[in-house]
Amino acid sequence: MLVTGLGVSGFPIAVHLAERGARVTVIDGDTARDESERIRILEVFDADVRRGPEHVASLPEPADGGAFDLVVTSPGWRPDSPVLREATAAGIPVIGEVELAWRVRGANSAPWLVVTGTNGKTTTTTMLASMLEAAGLRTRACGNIGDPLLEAVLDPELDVLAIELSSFQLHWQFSMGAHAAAVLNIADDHLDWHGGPDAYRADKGRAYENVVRACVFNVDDPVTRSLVESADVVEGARAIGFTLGMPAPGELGLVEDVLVDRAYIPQRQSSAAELGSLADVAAAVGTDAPGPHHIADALAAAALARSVDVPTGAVRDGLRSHTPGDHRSRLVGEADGVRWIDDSKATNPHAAAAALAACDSVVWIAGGLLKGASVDELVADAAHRLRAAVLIGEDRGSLREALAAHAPDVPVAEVVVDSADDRTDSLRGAAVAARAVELAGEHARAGDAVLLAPAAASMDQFRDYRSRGEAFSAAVRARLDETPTPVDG
Ligand code: UMA
Repeated sequence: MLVTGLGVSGFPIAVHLAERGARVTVIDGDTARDESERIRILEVFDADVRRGPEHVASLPEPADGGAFDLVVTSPGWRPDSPVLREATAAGIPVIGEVELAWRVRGANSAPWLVVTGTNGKTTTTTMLASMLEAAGLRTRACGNIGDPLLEAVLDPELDVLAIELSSFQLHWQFSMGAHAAAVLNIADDHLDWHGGPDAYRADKGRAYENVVRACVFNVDDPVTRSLVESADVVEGARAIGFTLGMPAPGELGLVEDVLVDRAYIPQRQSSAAELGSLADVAAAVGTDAPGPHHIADALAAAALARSVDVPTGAVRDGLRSHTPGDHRSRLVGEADGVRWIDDSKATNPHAAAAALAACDSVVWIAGGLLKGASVDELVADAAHRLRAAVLIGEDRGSLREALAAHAPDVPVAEVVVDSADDRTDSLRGAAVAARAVELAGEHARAGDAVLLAPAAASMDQFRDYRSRGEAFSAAVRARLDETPTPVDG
């Protein structure tokens, strides 16, 4: 069997297959990262690990000749990469970690509660796990979140799984039947990987296939409803909506500042059950005033939790005990009336729009890899909030053009990195962040927010969005530590 990728996903896949007695070959195009520990473990299982660009330029052969009978791929590998294209053409089945996990899970394995969508996946998944825990269920937040799904499905101690899935992961799964699944929202993202918006949406919609109890959709995002309508589900599965407005029967929603359930209660035609308040959502995300996207995430999490009969009180308790994740609208520091905010998790225009909407006047740090997405609408909608923009990364030209077209009066500064810069990722990233913070500081005035909400992926200049957020936060803290505090008198 061939495993493509020796990262967070590929390593446990390779170990699992080897433990089950398969002859495993692992390939990875990267040689820069120190993977000696993973390689040492795989060699114990006689796995054949091949690293370097020459091993991913075409479909390899097993060391003992013949052909591979299965390819299990990591999510970052595009379907049109040479290895996967050639494997498909040769009739070799290609699956991903989700399909493998579904096939190897035990007969009594825990039900799957699946969260996907363009934005809010991680917050919704961790809120869901928190609600399940508050109900006394043993659970784990896993999948795209970084905790491998394969390990979670084989853990006999768990009652239910809270699974975040990306469109990449859904693309390579074919037989999953979740207990309940939610598609939170759909905006263009990862178009380069999928080849276009329709293919991206279709892969998101696969979360609903074979669902047993509840397909949770966003009433305020018609695309998610249409994905439910075109899915083949198990007889008796229900479509359950969530909305920021007053909910109809069959939906969860808001009545003034109260989150309510009109879907899972028997008297839903005439009444609603209280799930919590906006203050509970605020506590869950660590802000004073939760944004609309936070409320939607909480309602979607509640809709999934209620599908496994979590009581209403546990929804509220789960929100109150939820810890917000790093790099999502996190205040790094404040000085001279300027708030410095890290939303490195805003890896696409839709997420950046939500982050910008929470600030009245903002120096915006943006850019990286846009993955084929357009930024025109984002810039046009945010133009009136912008004090200045600081652009980083490979695709900053698209942002520059959008700013010139839709916000011509907004000053734009750019962080230019010499293409011959061969420093390690972390040193180069630190330099980019330090320069961006310096340029942003030149424009910020009291009352402004300096917001890192890149609208783009990070991998051109940083290892991942976490490293980008950490580099930004470190640069901000260094700046604030150096800023002399005025002394009275
Ligand atoms: N590689 C190649 N050639 C390629 C692509 C990758 O050789 O064409 C190699 C890389 O060098 C790497 C390995 O393959 O060593 C695996 O790469 P990967 O990109 O699949 O990353 P993993 O470390 O396996 O992490 C993946 C997810 N990464 C992506 O989807 C890009 C992680 O999501 C996820 O947490 C992890 O599996 C566990 O499920 C990250 C992500 O950015 C957080 N996800 C995207 C998002 O949320 O928007 C979808």
